[in-house]
Amino acid sequence: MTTIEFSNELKWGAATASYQIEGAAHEDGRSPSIWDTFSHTPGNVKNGDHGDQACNSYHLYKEDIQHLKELGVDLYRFSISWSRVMPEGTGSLNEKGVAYYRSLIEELLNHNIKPMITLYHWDLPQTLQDRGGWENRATIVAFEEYAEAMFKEFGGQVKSWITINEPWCASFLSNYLGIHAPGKKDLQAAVDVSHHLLTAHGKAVQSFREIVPDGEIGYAPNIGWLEPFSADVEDQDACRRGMLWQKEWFMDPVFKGSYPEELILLFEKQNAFLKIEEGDLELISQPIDFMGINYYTGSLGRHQENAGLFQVEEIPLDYRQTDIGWPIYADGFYKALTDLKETYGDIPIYITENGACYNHGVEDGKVNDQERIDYLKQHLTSLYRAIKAGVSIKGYIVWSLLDNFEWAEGYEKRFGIIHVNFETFERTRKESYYWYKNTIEKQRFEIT
Ligand code: IFM
Repeated sequence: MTTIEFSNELKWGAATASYQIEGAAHEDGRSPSIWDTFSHTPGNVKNGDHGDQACNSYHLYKEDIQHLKELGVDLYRFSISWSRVMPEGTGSLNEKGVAYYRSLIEELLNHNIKPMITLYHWDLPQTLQDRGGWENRATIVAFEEYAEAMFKEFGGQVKSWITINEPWCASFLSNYLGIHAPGKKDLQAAVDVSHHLLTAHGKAVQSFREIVPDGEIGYAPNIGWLEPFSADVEDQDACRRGMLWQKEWFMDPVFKGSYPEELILLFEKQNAFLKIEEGDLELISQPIDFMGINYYTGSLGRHQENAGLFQVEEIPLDYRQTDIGWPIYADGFYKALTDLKETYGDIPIYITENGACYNHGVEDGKVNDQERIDYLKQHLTSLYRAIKAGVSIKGYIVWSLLDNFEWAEGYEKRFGIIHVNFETFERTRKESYYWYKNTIEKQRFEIT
């Protein structure tokens, strides 16, 4: 038996996002976001699911916070629904929407749980999409206005902020691969969106320094780990291109003030051009206080002529997969974290998301999700190794507190450590909840 023990400095948390859990889509002045439109368009989301009710957390947030309290977490990462607090996308605030988040924050603070707010977890107000969405630079200005308003409303109480969640998903998955809202398949649009998201991040960081000088701010890119299938140069190159797309495209501008040239050229060959205006890169590369990392999966990459833009075929080899079909590669987590330190230096990191999809149901009042516990153990062991290797890890935040609306996969795919019955909204704590609680309490766990 081996014990993995963490220091008291590591902060523990759980995460959710507004559209995935809140529901109350038509209540108290909220206007539609791109995800309301997308999910209500037939064919976009499995089983025609949508977030109208989701977990009903808008009404049940006190119960959810009670679960967080008993879990013993230091912090709760949640996101604000832009269209709930600012229904027009810009301009006046919706007092009822603001009041909801104020109550949520107060309830968290009353229970000694630190709120960590994500400003943008993909639910752009539809009214902004109607004016071009993230393809239009005006949305950068709108985001700055929204961010400033939120810093002013909540910055007195909330000191940890994330600008953008998973910019790769919000740009390429949504605008090039067409899988997420707004569902476009246009490389130029995706390249524009990626740059505008990062510029919006920079604008928000700039305002944050003025309004919340005693707070910390970062962003939360997702990375998967891709390593070459063989020593073959073609496989090595294919992997490098795949990683450039996920990692360097979204991190070089922030930490080095430039985009990777190889990718700019590759996009240009497809007639998609990176359009940078004066001052953008300075904004984007302003110092931030931490990097958020969302890690779930890794694969081997092999060169394959017909495998998309980057000609990299992902081969899971014999890695086991979670119920969403993502290979489990915990060692890739260690490799990704140590690689980040080598590439960008000693930047403090929060693991802003890590977790697994397993779709167990409730049996005799229990949810026995041993596979999720195994996944968490393996990834926390990799995290521990990364800490030992000198990576500065501030915190670990599990995805997710609750089973929720898993975007294009609807409600079938469950990532929660708490089971949600989507008809009654009843919550049932899974075995992984109890395992995580015990780990937080003792700051350690055993592996056999
Ligand atoms: O549910 C999502 C979350 O919204 C963003 N990161 C990945 C999770 C699992 O797909």
